[in-house]
Amino acid sequence: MIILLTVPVTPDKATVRTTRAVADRPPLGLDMEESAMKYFLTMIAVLFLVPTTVWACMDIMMYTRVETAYGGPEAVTVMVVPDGSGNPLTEAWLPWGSRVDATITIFLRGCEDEAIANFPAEDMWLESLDYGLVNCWGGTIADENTDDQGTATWAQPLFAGGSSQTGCKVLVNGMAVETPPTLAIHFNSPDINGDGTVGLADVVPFATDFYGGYQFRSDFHRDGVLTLADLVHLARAMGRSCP
Ligand SMILES: [Ca+2]
Ligand SMILES: [Ca+2]
Repeated sequence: MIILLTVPVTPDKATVRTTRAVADRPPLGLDMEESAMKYFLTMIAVLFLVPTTVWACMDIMMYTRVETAYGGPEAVTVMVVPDGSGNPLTEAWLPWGSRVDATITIFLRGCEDEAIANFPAEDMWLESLDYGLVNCWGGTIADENTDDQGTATWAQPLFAGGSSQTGCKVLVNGMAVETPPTLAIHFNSPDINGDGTVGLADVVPFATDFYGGYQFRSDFHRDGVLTLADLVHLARAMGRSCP
């Protein structure tokens, strides 16, 4: 004979709480949707609330500008040599052979239009728009770090070769200053082929220009004609190279 005993089971309080908690939960799918919504709202907050200054700081060019000492309408020309023995920007040429100061000054500003002092010179450099100006390594950086007013200049001779008549721009950490977008400064060099050395490879194109017709690239003594004055610059620079 089998006797079945039925024992009433009363759940303890902890079990009741757990059971109710599970019962109160939304289905798993709704839980994931809620999490996704919270994540989405958090990202919105991050994008629009937290980084207001960060976004602004991504464009430090907003208030940064450059200017040249010469404010006339003509483009000026700077004769450069790879070893830095070319003309300083303070002695640029006007198209008819007059000297003029073409010193470039940068006014480096931050997100709130504040001056950025002691910014490294090596992080600010010049490039021609067509890259015809061929820089030696670090050859076109600013003369010095920015001062307390956030200014720095390019007045000393550059270390470069090649030639360009497209104008140049100032770059800060690789970003071009857009105010103004182009500086009307042209360059030429006895290093005509831009290989970093003034040598026989440059004599051939110079001779071609000298006897065959005017070319800006060989007009080192910039006056619109090729004469012995230009040949003198080539002779003086012969053998000079990037440091
Ligand atoms: Ca060369
Ligand atoms: Ca000339």
